[in-house]
Amino acid sequence: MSEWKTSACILCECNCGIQVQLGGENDREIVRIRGDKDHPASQGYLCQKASGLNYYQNGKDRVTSPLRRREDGSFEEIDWDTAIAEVSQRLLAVRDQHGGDKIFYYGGGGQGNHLPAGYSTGIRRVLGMQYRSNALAQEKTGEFWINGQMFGNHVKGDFEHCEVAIFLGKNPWHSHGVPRARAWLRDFSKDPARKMIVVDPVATETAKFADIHLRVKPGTDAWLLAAMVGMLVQQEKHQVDWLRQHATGLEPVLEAFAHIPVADYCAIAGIPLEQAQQAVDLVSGAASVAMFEDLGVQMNHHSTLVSYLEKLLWVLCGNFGNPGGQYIPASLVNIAGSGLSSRNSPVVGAPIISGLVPCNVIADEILTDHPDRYRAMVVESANPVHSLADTNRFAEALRSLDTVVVIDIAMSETARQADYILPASTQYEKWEATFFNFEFPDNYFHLRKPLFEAEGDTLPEAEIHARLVEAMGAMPEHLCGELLAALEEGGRNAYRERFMQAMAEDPSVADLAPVILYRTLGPSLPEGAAAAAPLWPIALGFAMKEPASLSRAGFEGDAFSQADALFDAILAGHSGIVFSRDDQDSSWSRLGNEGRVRLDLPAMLAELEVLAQPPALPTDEEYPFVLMAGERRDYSANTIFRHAGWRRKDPAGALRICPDDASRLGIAEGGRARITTEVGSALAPVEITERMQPGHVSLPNGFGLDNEDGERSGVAPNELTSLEHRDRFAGTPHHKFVPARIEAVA
Ligand SMILES: Nc1nc2c(c(=O)[nH]1)N[C@H]1C(S)=C(S)[C@@H](COP(=O)(O)OP(=O)(O)OC[C@H]3O[C@@H](n4cnc5c(=O)[nH]c(N)nc54)[C@H](O)[C@@H]3O)O[C@H]1N2
Ligand SMILES: Nc1nc2c(c(=O)[nH]1)N[C@H]1C(S)=C(S)[C@@H](COP(=O)(O)OP(=O)(O)OC[C@H]3O[C@@H](n4cnc5c(=O)[nH]c(N)nc54)[C@H](O)[C@@H]3O)O[C@H]1N2
Ligand code: SF4
Ligand SMILES: [Mo]
Repeated sequence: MSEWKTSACILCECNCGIQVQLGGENDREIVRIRGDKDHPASQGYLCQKASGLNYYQNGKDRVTSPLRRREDGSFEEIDWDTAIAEVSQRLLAVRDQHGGDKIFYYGGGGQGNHLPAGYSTGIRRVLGMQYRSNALAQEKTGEFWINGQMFGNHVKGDFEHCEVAIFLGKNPWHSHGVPRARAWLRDFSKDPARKMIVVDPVATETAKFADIHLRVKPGTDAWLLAAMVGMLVQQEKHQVDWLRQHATGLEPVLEAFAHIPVADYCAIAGIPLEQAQQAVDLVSGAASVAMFEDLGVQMNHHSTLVSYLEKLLWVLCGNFGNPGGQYIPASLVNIAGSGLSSRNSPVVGAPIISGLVPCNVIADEILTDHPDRYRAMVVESANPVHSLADTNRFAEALRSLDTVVVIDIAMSETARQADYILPASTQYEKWEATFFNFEFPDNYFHLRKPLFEAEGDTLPEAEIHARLVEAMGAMPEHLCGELLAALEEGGRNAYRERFMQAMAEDPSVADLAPVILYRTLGPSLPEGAAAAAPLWPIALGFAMKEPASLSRAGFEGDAFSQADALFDAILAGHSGIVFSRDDQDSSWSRLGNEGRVRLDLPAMLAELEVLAQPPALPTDEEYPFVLMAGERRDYSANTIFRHAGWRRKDPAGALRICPDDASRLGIAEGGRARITTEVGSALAPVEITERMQPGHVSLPNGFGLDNEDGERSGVAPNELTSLEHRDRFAGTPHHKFVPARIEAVA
């Protein structure tokens, strides 16, 4: 057997450390996988999904050569020089004819790979691309916006140390999001001093661990949370002294919640008043409360308002900057962002949060004759045809563009709509990393070394982007020569000085920095880690911003030496390293708003008025059910695996429905049902289960991929979802609340 090599699982944001043995023909397969005990966050933990990773590395539909679309829609192989030259020419032509703001960038990273987004700043600068988006703009932007206003930063709950844990529309048993989630859930629930509240219409695996399961009616969380905040305020259970010291805008909030009809709102949400009261008492009586809101509320009615209410609930009880409450993580690269752009999206006029155009408006900004419509798109490391609402309309939008370039490892549903497919090496064939680094008090970064040589004619994104910038004539070759000379003669110090001088002279150098670093500093890095070169200025940025956290993590000296030491440790630390060690003050020093929490958000307080109207419950005769389109389950992982063989159970992705609904509709266990929505219709096998409540059905996330061999397993959820149903603030979709009709199929 071969030696154990280290890497990470790439299936969810936890990116647990793995150790693998390679085997099979030419050692091209991952044959054994175990948890890496040296990984500082996962400490040897893995969930059942990681064992299938060879289905990613050796899955179906791999693209191994650049491809160009022919007139008849089929693809032909071309060589890299041709591909890079033609892609560059076509994008430059769109820029010259229509303006670079008509070229849209989508994606840049999935659950395991965030280096591509870093590299993409080069072509985005050269082409003058202004608009971009990714999956965060169909889940997290509402929460980011609220966080930005209240805290001026991204906040997270400290589940490691909290007394009370709340999961709101979140099922960590399956979806993780906290390290070692299953082990954590088991340990937490055994500790009599700690309590868990789960808000979920479904009796999930996580809900079974809860001390209080608030089994809301789908889509009514805003009423429940408004009632809970109302109880706190009306019963004067909020922490007045703490709030006077650490927050602003308390009075308007107290006023707004003084007359919330608590009992009525609980009734609307389907929660007994006493149970809501128990939950409020737990929250207000606890030394610390940690909260995690996720897709159950973020892809649902009133999602931005819910984010605000959720935060009021814990912050009114003083749960920021305390052990076990919420903290602001140290960040090497802040992928969350929080600001609202001053500019809206060009056609629909949608708000742009964290620099991201809401996913649900992109197709509408293409399928129009508006002069500002997008004309071309670069999609990288994402599968928006499958993952965004209304699959068919998004595919139609892509086909109507002048030029679509997809950078992917596989022939995805999105790649099928491309004019050019540039084949990337997999995450196990190149250096990779993610910026999902949100832990506290220690925070971690893991640069992964390749396990395999690149397959066929594939290239890492770093190389693809460098070649594109070069072909566009925008690589500053003279500067690169000087940087190489400086590095050779004076080492990293001389190199740094030359680089900083160049950036001061020409602002475009900052955006080109990743490809310049890759071409100049890159070749000097150990073990061929050229693609990691952009981490060096990132380390320097962190040293300038957070010298104390860095020095507590063991990196001493002035900013330059701290940064060099951190960068070298990242390069050498194949199981991940601690880059930041915080203390309680760290969160306070990262808090915006002059060090105080801002409580009163006028737009949100005004929005409370919508709760006077009844919720959009499914009363419609045509679509009497609420369909949750995209539940996380044992064997779902976005569209990272294209080979259904990895699923050890439920390969076709059953529609889950409660026994009463099933018998009323005449559907038997093992039978099939037709699901029909405003935009589409699909067939699925049925699982009858008490976990669902009446009127609520669910389909899994990530199913229904079309393999090149003609296989399709399960329902593609976004063939059933619509672009129209979206949040009025953040534009995030209502994927967890799709009006649907269910019928038995003989
Ligand atoms: N196994 C697996 N894990 C994953 C992924 C995967 O594809 N598969 N994807 C990863 C990604 S990208 C993400 S963003 C996370 C998402 O992780 P989660 O948000 O935990 O995943 P979901 O299952 O989509 O939705 C969470 C819960 O919301 C509940 N819910 C539905 N409607 C409502 C409602 O009206 N109110 C409330 N309060 N709850 C409701 C559902 O019952 C479900 O339990 O998972 C990550 N982890
Ligand atoms: N209806 C409904 N829709 C949903 C959801 C839902 O709950 N319901 N969940 C949403 C959520 S939370 C998310 S995060 C999105 C996820 O959706 P997307 O952001 O579109 O991401 P993935 O499905 O992870 O697709 C990743 C793509 O990257 C490719 N890839 C893998 N490794 C590499 C690599 O190293 N380089 C390159 N260039 N490509 C690579 C894969 O082949 C795949 O095509 O889906 C969303 N869509
Ligand atoms: S929790 Fe599971 S899916 Fe997520 S990274 Fe760890 S092993 Fe992979
Ligand atoms: Mo996600």
